[in-house]
Amino acid sequence: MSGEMSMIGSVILALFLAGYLGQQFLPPPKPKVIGLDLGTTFCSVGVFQAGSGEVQVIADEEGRKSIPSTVSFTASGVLAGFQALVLADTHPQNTIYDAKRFIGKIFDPEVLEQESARYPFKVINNNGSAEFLISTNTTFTVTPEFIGSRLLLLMKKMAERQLGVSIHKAVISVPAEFDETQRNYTVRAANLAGLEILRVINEPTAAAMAYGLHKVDVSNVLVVDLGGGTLDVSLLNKQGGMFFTRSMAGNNKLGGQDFSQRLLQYAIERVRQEYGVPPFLKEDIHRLRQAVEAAKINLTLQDSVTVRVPLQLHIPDSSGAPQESSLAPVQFQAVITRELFEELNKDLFQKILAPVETVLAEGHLEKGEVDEIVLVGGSTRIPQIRRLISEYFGKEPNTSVDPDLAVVTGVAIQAGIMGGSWPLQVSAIEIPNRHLRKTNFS
Ligand SMILES: *[C@@H]1O[C@H](CO)[C@@H](O)[C@H](O)[C@H]1NC(C)=O
Ligand SMILES: *[C@@H]1O[C@H](CO)[C@@H](O)[C@H](O)[C@H]1NC(C)=O
Ligand SMILES: *[C@@H]1O[C@H](CO)[C@@H](O)[C@H](O)[C@H]1NC(C)=O
Ligand SMILES: *[C@@H]1O[C@H](CO)[C@@H](O)[C@H](O)[C@H]1NC(C)=O
Ligand SMILES: CC(=O)N[C@H]1CO[C@H](CO)[C@@H](O)[C@@H]1O
Repeated sequence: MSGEMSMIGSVILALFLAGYLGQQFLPPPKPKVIGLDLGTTFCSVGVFQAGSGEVQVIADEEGRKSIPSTVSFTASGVLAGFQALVLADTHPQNTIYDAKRFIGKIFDPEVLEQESARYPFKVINNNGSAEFLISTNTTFTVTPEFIGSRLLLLMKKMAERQLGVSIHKAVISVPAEFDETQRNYTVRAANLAGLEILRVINEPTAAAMAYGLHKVDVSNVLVVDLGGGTLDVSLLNKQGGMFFTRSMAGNNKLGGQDFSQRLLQYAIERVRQEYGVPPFLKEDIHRLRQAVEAAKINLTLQDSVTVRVPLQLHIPDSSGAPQESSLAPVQFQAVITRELFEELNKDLFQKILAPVETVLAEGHLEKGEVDEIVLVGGSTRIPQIRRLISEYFGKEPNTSVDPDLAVVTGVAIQAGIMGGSWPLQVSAIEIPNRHLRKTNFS
């Protein structure tokens, strides 16, 4: 009897040991749930690696992690990401971007008309919903969620290629201001790409999670997201591991493009002063735009940048009359200092504080009560913007995570939680706040 007992005991012990050793020496399970950030201008995908306890943001074959949210239609098929972006110049009517601005929204006819005027492609009104008109060898319309699905399919394939397993489940982020319909259409885009969405989380919450703020003792987190064209500020409140959006405000006409535009205006003015005429050719203006865009990025680390662009100008003759018939090649050159860049954009940078003050006022919070400040979006790399925010709060913002990848990093952490590879089983990390309205400055 006691022999039997001890044998059962040994079997149990052996099984236990085998399980223990297995856990120690078997490779950790592959992630089964991916985290998706479907942004207005860029999208990205990440996974939580249970083995290392770290998020891996997945890169394409060329090592790029931020993929343009662009989809292009040709007679032979549909392209997404960088492959679509290269067609933006040659096939502007069939190359769709910014689709997220239209997803799941019902527009007034006049508003939709104004919106479409901003794009080189045709946006048509289907009973209040936006659709895009495509003309290749046939003419047809596509919905914003179809555009989203092609981008998410690309994200899915990038993840499958990297992980070597097929993926069917995901967590996705959306702007905090998205209503239920916009969320549903985002989920539909994922479904069209063959992905089941286990959870939809707000972008600011994801950014806070990227900094591990769901695990530490903080109550009030302010998230500033300054991208290419929009500013979003959210005040989050955390109670017992759950995030709740207290207030939000923003400016949907303020972002990196505006700062580049100021530099472009400056460069055009310099050309006019130097040669008596502004740049004339569309390609020249395009090249100038690209050069000042590169200069802006370099000014994050360097104090000054020299911009050199070859131009073709109608240079005036000795009588001062522009030579309409002949274009003279010139090599335009200008030194742009960081100080000049800050001066040119002073009023725009100052506009960032208005929505910050609004979220504090609407959230009934003093600025001293904000525990952590999280910066998201490429434009928050600009040193003067960081300085403005840290001076306003009298403390340093959290900036250690790449501001372009903070959202996808947080979504991937949530995907890890949903996939069960997180040691601590947290089931819900966000409480929806249905009654919240966003204040917009612009
Ligand atoms: C359009 O062109 C593609 C590729 O050239 C071809 O496969 C397709 O059948 C064409 N469709 C129509 C309707 O002509
Ligand atoms: C257009 O929308 C209205 C209200 O949302 C609906 O009643 C109507 O059936 C729709 N019409 C079409 C053609 O879809
Ligand atoms: C969104 O989807 C959910 C689940 O499918 C559904 O219950 C809800 O009615 C939808 N809401 C809207 C506004 O479409
Ligand atoms: C920006 O920096 C990169 C690398 O640091 C350099 O190759 C490039 O020429 C710089 N551009 C300008 C406009 O200074
Ligand atoms: C500079 C700064 O504020 N860093 C904070 C970022 O967030 C972590 C929490 O994960 C804090 O511990 C840091 O102090």
